[in-house]
Amino acid sequence: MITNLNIKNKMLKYQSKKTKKYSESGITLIALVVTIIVLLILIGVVINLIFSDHGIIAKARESSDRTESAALEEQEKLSEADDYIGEMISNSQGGNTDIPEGTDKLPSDGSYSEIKEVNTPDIENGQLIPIKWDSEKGEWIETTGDDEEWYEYGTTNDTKRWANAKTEDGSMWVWIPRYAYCITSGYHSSSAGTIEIEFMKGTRNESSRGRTVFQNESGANNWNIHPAFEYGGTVSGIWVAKFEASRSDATAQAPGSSETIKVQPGVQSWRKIKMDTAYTNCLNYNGNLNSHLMKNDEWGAVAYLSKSKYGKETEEVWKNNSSSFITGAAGNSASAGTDEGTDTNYASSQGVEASTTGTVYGIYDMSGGAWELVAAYVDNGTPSLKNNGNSLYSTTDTKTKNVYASSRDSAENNYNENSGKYGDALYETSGEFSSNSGAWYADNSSYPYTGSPFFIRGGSHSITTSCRSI
Ligand SMILES: [Ca+2]
Repeated sequence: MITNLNIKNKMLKYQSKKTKKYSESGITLIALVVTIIVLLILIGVVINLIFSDHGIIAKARESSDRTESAALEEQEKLSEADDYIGEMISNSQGGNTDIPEGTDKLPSDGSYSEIKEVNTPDIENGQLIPIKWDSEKGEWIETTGDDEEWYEYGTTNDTKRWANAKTEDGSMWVWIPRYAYCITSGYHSSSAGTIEIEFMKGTRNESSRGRTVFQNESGANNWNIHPAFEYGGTVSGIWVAKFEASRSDATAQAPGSSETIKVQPGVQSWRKIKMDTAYTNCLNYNGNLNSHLMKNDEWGAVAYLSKSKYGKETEEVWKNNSSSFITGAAGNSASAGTDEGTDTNYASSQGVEASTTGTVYGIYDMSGGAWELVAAYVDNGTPSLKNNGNSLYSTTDTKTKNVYASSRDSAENNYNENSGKYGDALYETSGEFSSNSGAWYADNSSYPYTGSPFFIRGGSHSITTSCRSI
């Protein structure tokens, strides 16, 4: 899970004004919400044998705290009214709890839903198209943001349905709603522990369970609002690439030559890319949606959610063991050797074992495949920072990267010096600084130092120890 290599990332943001109209049973409310949207892109890169590459793309949205919280309060009042009205109707109709027609529709703008108990996926005024899995057809079908069957963040195999969407280019994304977490066992040890999660209400510091006190510091049993939901401001969630990134013209037989990113299953992922290029390409993918190379804490946000009851939880995510680097592929066990029983159909019963949920709705390729570059490095002054990742290293846009202190550069010193970092699935979920099996699920815990200052995540197809990257 912890590895050192080169990574890049990018971000952009823009503001949009939205007008939303709610009407229900005599109540009409207009809320004007100003939001800042962030799209995160995560790309993995492989450089020679050590640096495999992959990409994961993520997007995130930001919302202005004040305006959104005002809107959320209004929405909450509406929800309460909804509950009240629903109850009255239910009573008068003998228990029918369906929401009457003409009442408030489920939003899809990052605001919190009392019904869904998560921040609703922000489809950015239609720039993201909601999709849901049709199990009879065995394919994704388009739906709408107010479709109550679009997603669910539940705890059973039937309800582990994280929201999926696609962008115009066909790339696929998965919504990670803002949450707080608590490592209740296994903190800073090599034994896989447990992580509890409570989803947050919008951009406010209150969880869906009413929790309002947070420690926000590394430590066992601390409740921390996950830091991945800060991107120049608080964001209500992030969209993460569903598969390792590939070139847009990639096929199963060849990686392609296009310089444009696409997130798609069943093709060779984008490898042999410098951190410098990965960071820049991710930023350029979609300026409107603030795309950027995934950061360490964003990787951690996906890993922790996967380890919670809303993800695969106690079952390790199976490894993508395809030596052809086919996106979405799965070996026949969590620790299958290279090409051992590989299934390249991500939707098959074997394939879904390699997603973060154990269902087709999760994120793939976070264990195995190619190593992922992330936008994070130890700031140790090595020439490699500029030579391999100058765009990342030199950017003054600090929200687009995670920088780790390195005043006495060695793997051990860097590890200990950054023991206060939390949410990035590094110090918290490992017991030692340099080991092939020092992290949870016997994952790699080597920390970056000297000439390899960049973090890389997720292991590769050939690593036999499991590599959950958590
Ligand atoms: Ca990978």
